[in-house]
Amino acid sequence: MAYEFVVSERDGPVGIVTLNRPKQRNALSSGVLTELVDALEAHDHDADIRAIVLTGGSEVFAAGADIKEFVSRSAAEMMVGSRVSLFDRVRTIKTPVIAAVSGYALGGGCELAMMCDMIVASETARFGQPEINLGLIPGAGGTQRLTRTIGKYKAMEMVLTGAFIDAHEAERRGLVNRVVPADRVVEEAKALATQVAERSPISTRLAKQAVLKAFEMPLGEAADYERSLFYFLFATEDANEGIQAFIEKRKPTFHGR
Ligand code: CO8
Repeated sequence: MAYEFVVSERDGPVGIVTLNRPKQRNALSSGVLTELVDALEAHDHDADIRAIVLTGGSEVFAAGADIKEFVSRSAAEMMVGSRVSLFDRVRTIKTPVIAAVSGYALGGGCELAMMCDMIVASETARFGQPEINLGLIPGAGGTQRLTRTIGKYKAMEMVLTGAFIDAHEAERRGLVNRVVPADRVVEEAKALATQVAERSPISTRLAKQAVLKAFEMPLGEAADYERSLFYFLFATEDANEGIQAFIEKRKPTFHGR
């Protein structure tokens, strides 16, 4: 599929999706979201893609939902519109996704970054949930993922006042994995993605699923869930190969079986 608002590429086992609406600060219009989800799902369904990098390029990650599309929308129109389900589809991607964030990641843009599994930030990154300035609140999980990541008090300040935090504060508060120079952000995210891609794709997908359960289930149930995935992996050729390679002091070759 040819895209208007995103660029979708691959570099070996790494899929790279770049938001490409710079003049509107990569605002997530319905068109952008539709193409973004299509590109992510295409990589997710490709057995040769083992990790995905999602970026907005070097200037801006995404300035949030397209505010111009909100004009005169009724609550009912918002509820039945496709936006919610498009955001929901991002979080059902099974392949590990690494966000490379430069510049603003605001509102739905911050929420999109937080739906990814890891975040590499450039020194220019700014994170914020400014919906309060529009008389709104976050609607794609921001109040939940931000609070569970940086804690109640700072999340409350950001959500109630719309204040931004910079890359270094985001790193101190555990919102990003690392901060890198602006011109390195996509490369560093690709390097991290390549490390993931070298592992068994069955175990990286299940590891992702298991970690995400920490947000959704009580501890005991989540630990039981993890245990059942752990047992399941003993039925795979990749686990056999990984264990055998350790014994034989060689590098494993995983085939995703
Ligand atoms: N929506 C639409 N257009 C935008 C947006 C946006 N979020 N952000 C920027 N633009 C447009 C501007 O209108 C402008 O367009 P034009 O050139 O046609 O006038 C162009 O991008 C450039 O913008 P600026 O001149 O403002 O650029 P600056 O570099 O000076 O500022 C900012 C960049 C700081 C990003 C500023 O544009 C800004 O504050 N943008 C709005 C940020 C915001 O409030 N985001 C939250 C939006 S609401 C949201 O995300 C809710 C998510 C809910 C998801 C769940 C749905 C079900």
